[in-house]
Amino acid sequence: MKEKFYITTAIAYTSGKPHIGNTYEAILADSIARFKRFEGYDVFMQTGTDEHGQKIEEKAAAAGKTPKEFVDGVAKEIQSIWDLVGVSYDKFIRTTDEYHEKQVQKIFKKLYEQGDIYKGSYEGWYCTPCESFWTESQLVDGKCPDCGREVKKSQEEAYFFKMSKYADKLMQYYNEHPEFILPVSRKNEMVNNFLKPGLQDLCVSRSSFKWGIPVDFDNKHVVYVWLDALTNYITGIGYDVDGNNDELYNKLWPADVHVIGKDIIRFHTIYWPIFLMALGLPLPKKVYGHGWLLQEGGKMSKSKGNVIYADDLVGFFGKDAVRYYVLTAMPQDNDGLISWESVIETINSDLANVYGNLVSRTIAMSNKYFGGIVENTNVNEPVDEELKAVVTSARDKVKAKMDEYKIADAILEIMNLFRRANKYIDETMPWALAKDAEKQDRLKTVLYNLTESIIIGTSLLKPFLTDTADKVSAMLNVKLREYDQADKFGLIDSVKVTETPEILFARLDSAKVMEKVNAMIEERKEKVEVKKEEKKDQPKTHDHTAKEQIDFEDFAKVELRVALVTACEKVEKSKKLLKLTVKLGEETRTVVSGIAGYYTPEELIGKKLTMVTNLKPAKLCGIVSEGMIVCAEDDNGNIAYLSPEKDVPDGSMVF
Ligand code: ME8
Repeated sequence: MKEKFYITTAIAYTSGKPHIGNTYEAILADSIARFKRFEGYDVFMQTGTDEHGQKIEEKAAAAGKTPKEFVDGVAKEIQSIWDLVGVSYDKFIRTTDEYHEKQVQKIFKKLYEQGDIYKGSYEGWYCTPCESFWTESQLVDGKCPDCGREVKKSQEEAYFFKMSKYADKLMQYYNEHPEFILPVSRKNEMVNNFLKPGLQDLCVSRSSFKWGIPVDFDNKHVVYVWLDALTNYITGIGYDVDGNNDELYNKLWPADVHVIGKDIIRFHTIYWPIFLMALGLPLPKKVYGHGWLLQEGGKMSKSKGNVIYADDLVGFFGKDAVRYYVLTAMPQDNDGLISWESVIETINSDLANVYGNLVSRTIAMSNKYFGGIVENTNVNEPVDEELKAVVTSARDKVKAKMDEYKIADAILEIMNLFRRANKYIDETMPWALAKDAEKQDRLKTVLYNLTESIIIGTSLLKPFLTDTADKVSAMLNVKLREYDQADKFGLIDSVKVTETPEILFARLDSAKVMEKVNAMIEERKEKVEVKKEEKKDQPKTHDHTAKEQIDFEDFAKVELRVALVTACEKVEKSKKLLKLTVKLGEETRTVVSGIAGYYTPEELIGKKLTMVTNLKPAKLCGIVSEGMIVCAEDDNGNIAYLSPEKDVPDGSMVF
């Protein structure tokens, strides 16, 4: 029977579209899962979304949606991005899944009933983005010690988990399982910064917001989002608090590895093991806290329009190139960098020049010299042995790196195989052999050796570059090797390769690609600006509250006049704004007005409207607006402009 391997990713917050950093983690875990499948394990991969909490509640409100509508949208988007980059998950769990919610409630109750959770009161500082309480002494310069952002003073009646009760047991587990935390440096950090100073009891409920799983026996409270989220690893595979576990859970738990980012190692190596101990369950075998993929040249920011998203990268370069870049850009225990330029460079240097070139040259030569037929004529020379040694030792080298979760190094071993094969072409000089009638069999052997090398390297590469590997296999008309044959040279029988090889990775002209990328970034930036300006514009026209009384002098300060619309057009890239040209007697002015949702330009041209003419000019979407059209607005936000009842000359004063 195959040995099981249960691998999970962190579940992503549904607070917005994930950037390439979050997506990297899914690709990383996927490539580990795929390699394990290749090795013959019975792999189960779980990923999903973390959908509760105050931050999400606030984001949903800002988007004018209910939290559930909001998270439904984002969860769908996350899943489609994971699909786009080829994440081969077996289960996508959402923390709003009914089964999960029920189990979390039961877990909370069990822990309460057995005395691990108790009710108390908390006074401290709350960091909304991290959803964490801090004591005064834990703050760093008055800010959240985790993320450095502002904290709010708050007091709550809350439930607490007795963390300290399990601290010694956890330390013992660390000592007995030195492989538990990867990289090892993180273990020391957990011990020295958290366990040694003494674990504080953890606040595991919230009552200041609603969007969470209610504590079923005290529904003023919702379960702390981390207690909710962490349990996904067991509820997703059918854990049941009452003991009616699904077969899948019995087979899979404990997890073989939780793949997570470095920022959430504490939650996974302190809180999570302690929750599991309290539930009497075995602990995961390993927690791998990878580094972060960071943007070269500064932080990704939505307002700068420079956030790098996986779907954009895939749109420009294709799925496998993106997978290759992120996997090779990340050292195991450090951060990695990404920029559009470096992605292009890597595609050109590794994928086009080394791999693509090797495949296309080999196929082209087989076609040119032997009508596409590849066969072994066994005319060997010493240089062949050097090639074969590199090729046949690659599988075990790759496996060794994968066992250590050194993915970039594993891929480097495969690239070394391809580099060696390219060198073999230079050494054997097939074009020279082709000219010599007596060297035809030697030439056949050379091309056979190259084809074998490509197929073995490609078989090893398949967990990382999934589609490319299949393409190469189809072009060579050779099946990819199974794991136990991926270290054996010379298994191909005579084959006929394709006459029309596809270019796997075209060389990219960096300047040309960057022109397109920059245009996309500019467009994004403008969109963000337009949105901001539309927002800025809104309160002025949509304040329906009753105003306090004013003197006539105050009213007289406002200059209102009749304006004739002589021209009108939509403001490009804005859904709400119209640009009007109006005549006020002798004077002509430009006005930008947020009424595009109610009037077409044609409906306004030739109309006389009322306008505030002494407002200070304001820039909207890059256009200076020299006044404001006066409108009536009902409670549903429907808008009507105000026109004089009889015809009066434009420019007439309104009192
Ligand atoms: O932390 N590079 O969700 P999340 C690499 N919901 N990895 C990154 C990254 C970057 N630039 N930015 C974030 C959460 N990540 C919780 C997890 S698990 C029970 C709950 C990683 O959407 C981050 O470290 O903020 C985390 O592992 C994952 O992306 C999801 O982050």
